[in-house]
Amino acid sequence: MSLLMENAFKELPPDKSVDTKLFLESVSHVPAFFDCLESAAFSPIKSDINGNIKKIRGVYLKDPARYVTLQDIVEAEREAHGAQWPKVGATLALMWLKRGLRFIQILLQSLADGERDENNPNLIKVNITKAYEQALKKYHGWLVQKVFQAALFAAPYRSDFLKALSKGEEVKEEDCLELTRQFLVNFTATVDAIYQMYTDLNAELDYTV
Ligand code: 0SG
Repeated sequence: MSLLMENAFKELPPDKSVDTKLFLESVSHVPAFFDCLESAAFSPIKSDINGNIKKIRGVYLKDPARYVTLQDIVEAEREAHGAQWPKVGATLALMWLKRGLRFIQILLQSLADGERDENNPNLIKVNITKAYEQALKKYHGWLVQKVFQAALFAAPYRSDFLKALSKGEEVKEEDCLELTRQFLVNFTATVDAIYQMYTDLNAELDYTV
C-alpha cells in the first residue's frame, strides 16, 4: 500500500505542535484519494477539502518563517481579526478540515477494528455512518444531512475500498488493515493535536451549515 503509507503523516514532537509544512505535504495527498473512489458523488467533498488546504497553504506561504506550526497561524489570525475570529481565514479552513480528517480517521479505525454489518459484510455503510455521526453530523443541517444520505448510496464495497487504499493492487485484506493501523498512529495523533489546540485556544465553533 499504497496510498496511505506513501503519504504517512509524520510523528509529532513531544510538545505535540504540528509543523505546518509537513502537515500540508501529508494532507495534500488526501484529495487524490477521492479519485480512487471513482464516483462523481464525492466531487463536492473533494473540492471542499481542497479549498481548506489551499486556504491554509495560502496563509503559510505569505510568511513560512512566522507560521512554522499550525498554532502560529491560528494565534496570528486571532491577533489580526479581533471579533471576526475564529470564523475567518485559515482558522476556519482548518476547523473544517480537521472534521473531515476526523471522519477519515474514524472510518479507517472502524475498518481496522473489524467492525462490520454481519448481514452485509462487504458493505462499509456501518463504518461510514459511525464516522459521520461522530465527526460531522452535528455540524450539518437538514439539507447537508440529506447530501450525506445520498453519498452513502455511492459508497464503495469494502473489498473495492481496501483495494483503492492499496492503489488497485491485490493485497491481502489483513495486510491492508495492518498498514491502515500503522498509518493511523501518526494520523490520529495529528488530528487529536489539532482538536486539542482548538479547545485550548477556544477556537471551536458549533454552528451548522
Ligand atoms: C468512503 C467514502 C464515504 C464518503 C461519505 C461522505 C460523507 C460526507 C458527506 C457530507 C457532504 C458534505 C459536503 C460539504 C459540506 C460543506 O458545506 C461543509 C462546510 O464547509 C465549510 O464551510 C468549508 O470547508 C469552509 O471553507 S473555507 O476553507 O473557506 O473555510 C467554509 O466555506 C465553511 C462555511 O463558512 S462560514 O459560513 O462559516 O463562513 N464541509 C464539511 O462538512 C466537511 C466535509 C468533509 C467530508 C470528509 C469526507 C471524507 C471522505 C473520505 C473517504 C475516504
